[in-house]
Amino acid sequence: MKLLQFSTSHYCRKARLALSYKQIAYTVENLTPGLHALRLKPLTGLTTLPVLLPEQDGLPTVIADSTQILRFLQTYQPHPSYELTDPVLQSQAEMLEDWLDESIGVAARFVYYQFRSREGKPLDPSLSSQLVIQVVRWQYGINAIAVDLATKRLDIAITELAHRWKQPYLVGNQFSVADIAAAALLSPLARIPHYRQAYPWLFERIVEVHHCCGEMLPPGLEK
Ligand SMILES: N[C@@H](CCC(=O)N[C@@H](CS)C(=O)NCC(=O)O)C(=O)O
Repeated sequence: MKLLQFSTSHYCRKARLALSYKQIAYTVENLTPGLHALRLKPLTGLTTLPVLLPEQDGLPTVIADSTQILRFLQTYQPHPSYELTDPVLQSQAEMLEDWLDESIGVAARFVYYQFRSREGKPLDPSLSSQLVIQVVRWQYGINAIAVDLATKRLDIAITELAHRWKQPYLVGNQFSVADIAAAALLSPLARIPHYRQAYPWLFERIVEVHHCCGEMLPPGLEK
């Protein structure tokens, strides 16, 4: 299998966590932001990563979107499973995954790129890095008002997760797509001191999920 990705994307991290959890061998192709659309449009009709190419007879040739990739991997290799045995709980896990994908992953991107262009500039002040950050800010319309709204959305999300992640897993007593999505999509916050100081438990959980999957820790959490 081949994963088309941006190496720094938190949505691509979600796909890598699932591949590692299922111990599926895969290669990666890192695409260049800006040029990625030329490769992706003819393949998927979309411009977003991750995209999985199963590269095996009898399987779909291309799977776009992290959620679809996780669904595919669960049917391709059911064990170890991240599907809850209780269908009601599985549906809750899928709803949480969708909320994390559509709302919280986007909010984390806004807050992260705002940080990297301001207080977090010293993390990589190089012209090339700052240029990429400015292009991303322009591409997604990241401005002070949008960042303020994203910050509020993240506060609500973290409060909700605080209740659920008191137990080892976000839903029920099994590892699920919700744990994978939360660990990946909130991982950019690990670079931001305010979140590290305010929510140490969140980063402990993110590290645990990475250990559980056997995936390398995100920047800011490496030992
Ligand atoms: N819902 C999608 C979101 C993926 C996404 O937003 N990917 C970003 C990278 S973090 C991307 O590819 N952006 C490039 C673009 O929109 O052209 C998923 O879960 O796969």
